[in-house]
Amino acid sequence: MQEKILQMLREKEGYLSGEQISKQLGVSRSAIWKAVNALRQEGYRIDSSTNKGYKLETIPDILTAPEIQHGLSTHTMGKKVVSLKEVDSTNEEAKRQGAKGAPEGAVFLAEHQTGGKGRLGRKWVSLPGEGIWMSILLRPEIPPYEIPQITLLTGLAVCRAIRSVTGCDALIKWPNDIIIHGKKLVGILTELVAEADCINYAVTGIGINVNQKQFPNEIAHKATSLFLETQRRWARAPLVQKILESFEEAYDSFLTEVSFDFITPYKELCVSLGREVSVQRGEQVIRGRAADISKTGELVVQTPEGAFYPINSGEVTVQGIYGE
Ligand code: BT5
Repeated sequence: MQEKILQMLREKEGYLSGEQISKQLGVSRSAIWKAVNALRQEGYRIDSSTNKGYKLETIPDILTAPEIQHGLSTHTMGKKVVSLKEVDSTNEEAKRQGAKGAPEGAVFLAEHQTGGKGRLGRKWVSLPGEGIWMSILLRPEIPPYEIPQITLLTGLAVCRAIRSVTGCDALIKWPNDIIIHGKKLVGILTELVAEADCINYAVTGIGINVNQKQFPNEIAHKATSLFLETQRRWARAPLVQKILESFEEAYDSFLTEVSFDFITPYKELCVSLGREVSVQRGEQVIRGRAADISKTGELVVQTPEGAFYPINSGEVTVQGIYGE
């Protein structure tokens, strides 16, 4: 009922009378009062006046299902939204729910991750309230070796969404960090639950620094946020919506056409290309120039001797951009 009242208040420009709500939803005036108070507790500012009724004045910056689904134009992504105050990691939560049969496109968000994860066991700093910590559950019918494409595609979709909502010059550091002015704005972690030749499900986790004014010392030199780049706060729900829309479009066309068309726009936004890089591959370090990205998403490194190495995993340090 709370969601229905919120929807009615959103649609009404001025005041909505208690009587009208009561008639339409078939509930008592005191039940309405309780629901309105519960919405206020969540941060919605709702004015009430004895003669006129209720009026929605401001919407809080929260990442709940109603805020994300309101006006969302996707058909699959975000049709189920699980919004938590605190969790170990949204990727872990998505995997737990994936094992219990949660559908493709289910989105898991948390205000605070107590065990936010990066790749290779690294830590992702995910303090409460200022970032977007989200994971999307996917059930693609593709062989496991094609998963790196989904990782790249997520990077492209998130980068496009950030550019379109904020106008920032966000770029992609291969494979899927998103950076602005050489600092890291977004990290993406794709995980796979698969058998030898088929994927049970995949989880793509996206961490975006949105309204942080500062970072802990350990990452202050390499991290940035939208606030630090633009000197203004950003509402997070519209950004999540745009990411889901942009991701769905890229994901659908990748699955239906099994096409690698996204590589061309990806390359246009990829800051790694043309730069000097070094790649840690096991014990070996390959140094050279990032010459290209192959059709299947590998970074092609050209050594000074003229040899070409396609890199599909491993740690890549790009000169001029933060390293690990
Ligand atoms: C990543 O790993 O960049 C992937 C991060 C994915 C985070 C999301 S949040 C939602 C979902 N749930 C999770 O538990 N994870 C995903 P990697 O490339 O390994 O980079 C990790 C490194 O980035 C760390 O070692 C730090 O140096 C740096 N770092 C940590 N927190 C950061 C932050 N908030 N902003 C920028 N850099 C950060």
